[in-house]
Amino acid sequence: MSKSKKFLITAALPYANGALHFGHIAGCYLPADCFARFARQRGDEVLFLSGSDEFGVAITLAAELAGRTPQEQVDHFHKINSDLFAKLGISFDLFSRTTWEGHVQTTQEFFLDLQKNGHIEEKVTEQLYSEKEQRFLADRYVIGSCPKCGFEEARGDECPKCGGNFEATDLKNPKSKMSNAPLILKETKHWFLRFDHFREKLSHFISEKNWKPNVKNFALSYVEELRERAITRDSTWGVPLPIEGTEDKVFYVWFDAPIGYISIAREWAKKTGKSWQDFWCDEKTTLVNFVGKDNIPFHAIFFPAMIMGQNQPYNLVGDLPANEFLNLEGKQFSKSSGWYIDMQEFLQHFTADQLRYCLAANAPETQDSEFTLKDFQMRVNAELVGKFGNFANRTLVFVHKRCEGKIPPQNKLEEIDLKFLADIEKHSSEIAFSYEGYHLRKASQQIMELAALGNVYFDAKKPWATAKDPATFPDTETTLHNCLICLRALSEASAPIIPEAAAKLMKMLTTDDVLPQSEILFQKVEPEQLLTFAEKLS
Ligand code: B3M
Ligand code: ZN
Repeated sequence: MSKSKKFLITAALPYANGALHFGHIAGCYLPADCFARFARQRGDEVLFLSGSDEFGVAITLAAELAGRTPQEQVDHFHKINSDLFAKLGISFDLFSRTTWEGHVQTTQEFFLDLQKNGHIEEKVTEQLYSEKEQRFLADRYVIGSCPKCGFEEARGDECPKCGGNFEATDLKNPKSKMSNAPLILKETKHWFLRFDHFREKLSHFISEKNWKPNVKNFALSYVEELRERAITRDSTWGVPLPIEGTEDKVFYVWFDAPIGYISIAREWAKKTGKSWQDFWCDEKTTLVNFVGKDNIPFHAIFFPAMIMGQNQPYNLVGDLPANEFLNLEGKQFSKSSGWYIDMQEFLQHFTADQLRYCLAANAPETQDSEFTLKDFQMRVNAELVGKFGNFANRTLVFVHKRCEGKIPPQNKLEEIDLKFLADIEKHSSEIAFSYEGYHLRKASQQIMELAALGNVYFDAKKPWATAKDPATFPDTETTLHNCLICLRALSEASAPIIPEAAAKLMKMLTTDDVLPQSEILFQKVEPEQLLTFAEKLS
């Protein structure tokens, strides 16, 4: 195993304007958590951070639509999402929020450095203004046709169809999302970041990365188009500018949000008395940003450029495991059209481990994937219960029945035993290799293969038959001893994905004398339990 390493792991800061769904978990938070758990388990130093992204027009817009103030909106969803993460066992060292006061200072420092270094330009530009609403409308308040692909319902800052990012003023036929009123152009002053200054440095930086080909190619093609972009908005909900007379302006949310990874580390340091620089400013640390594919440009390009242009020795992104999307029963998750499963409710009926396993097994790593209730039932019943749970149960029941709960000795090893032990080793290192490469799907599959190997070995060795004859009883002991080795390997290998069951199993395997009574590791999913969810999706 490689020597211990240091990782700063981040999971995209979720907007505090809606409850997270399975897709966010499968694509970003679960992979990040499994990697963090895996790295900690092998002895690496890990700092795992995230937090609510609480500024920006997505929030003010949603708040307005919900009849709340922006603060009420973010308080509401920060709580909901924090609770969800806790229930799912996402092991953040800190899950904070960008409205944390220290975030303003860090963001303003970035801006002032970038300004000092000649990367900021101040310009009076024409922005979209609603005469009806008497205000400038920033990106998400605006809808119109995409300048790149023509999609008619593009948002002011990006196109959900082609993934293009642009300025709201690039949209064709812009209209107010709130009132549908047409918009006019009106002059206003804004601050622009000259992203074009970083083109060369960025393409060099990205071309050396060992990222997934789609992530890398997407990023590289983006760099070529880089130009200046406004980093301020006409709004009062956001990080204020460190400039007098700009009270009606704030930073664009995508300027401040990634800086949140730094300010949240500072907050963590303040809370724990540990050093945040040890993770952010030590080049021995690998920064791993887990994101969904729609966030690639910001993590591969814009934020690295911001770091390159300021004066602190912050690490640039090392790995960027960006996942595709998870669909629900063949369609995109959509709360507004009722096509979703309420995760809070789901977790009242099922355990976090059951859901985590199913999402890991279907992680959208190389292409969009799917969550279906039928698959969930199959994964839990056939795999967790049928393979993993069954192997643990039959081994432990036998050890209690035949060996008085004591770990039996390993007697003479025959070829079949040696092969089994070698297979356990081989699988364990292959599983570790999968985690290391962020391949959760593969890791979950390999875990089940290991459990299946255990069952096959148990069946082949027939300990129930050998136990009947004192002459062959030593072989029963060897069989059970080896099965316990396999269970220990399974517990370790599965802990990143199903931490509760793995810990429970490890407890059942740990003793200095008699093993504790064995318990059932996984409950079956009964068809009736799925009915309420199935009805909503029909
Ligand atoms: N809040 C977008 C999203 O939730 C954004 C991520 C910020 S990461 C710095 O998809
Ligand atoms: Zn488009």
